[in-house]
Amino acid sequence: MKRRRAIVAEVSPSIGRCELTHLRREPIDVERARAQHRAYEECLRELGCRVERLPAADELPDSVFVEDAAVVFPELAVLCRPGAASRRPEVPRVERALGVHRRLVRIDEPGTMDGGDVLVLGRDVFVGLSGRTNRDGAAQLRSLLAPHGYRVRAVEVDGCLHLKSAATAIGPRAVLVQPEWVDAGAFTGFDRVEVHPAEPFAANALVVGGTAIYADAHPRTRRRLEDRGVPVRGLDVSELARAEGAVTCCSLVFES
Ligand code: CIR
Repeated sequence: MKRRRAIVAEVSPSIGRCELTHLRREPIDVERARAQHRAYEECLRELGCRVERLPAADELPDSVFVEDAAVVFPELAVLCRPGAASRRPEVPRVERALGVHRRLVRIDEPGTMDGGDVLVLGRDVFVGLSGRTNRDGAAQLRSLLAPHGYRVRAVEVDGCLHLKSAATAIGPRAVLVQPEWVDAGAFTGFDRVEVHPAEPFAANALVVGGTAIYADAHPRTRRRLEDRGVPVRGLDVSELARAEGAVTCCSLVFES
């Protein structure tokens, strides 16, 4: 029988040395980050996931953000080649965890791609061209998915780290968008909810079984989601946000 699964990774004791692109470095309270991450994990369980947790890795500061190492489709999983060289050693352990569940393919040099740049809406796949994902990576993803009937479209991302900082799925044909960082016209034909202008970082929601796991930091956008009928489970993920991470980044959710 198929069941919903989530792969997560414990917060690294060295998360304070994480990659940062658009944020100023601030101290991260590792114990607090761990407590927030445990609450996130618990939320995944309550939404029906069997959670597999990879251990904390001192030498991999950003390894809690497992989303960037792979993208899981029903037919296969694509192992990423992260744009930041410091994050490439994160891939093998995610590869081991996923190998049990999926046939694995990979993005190769000179391609780069972070999972945070890949937004999947059914058979439509949007791949962000960002500081982390290049055109070659996007083209490789297109070739890997074409035999399975996916339409892969590359979209420019400007002003944020990843496509999923600017747009995430909130339903099978619906997206939450920050139009300052991605052209909302890319999602013509989909229902669109825009973030509240006072909450620039609010476009990242993780929908599991119809409920959105969502950061408490964005109450005004949360109201917009609820007004559209999306049930929301709020979480304090403030310490993970200091590492430039959000809710989608911390898990790989799939059926197996
Ligand atoms: C990085 O810069 O790679 C990490 N500090 C944050 C990654 C967040 N991941 C994501 O949005 N998918």
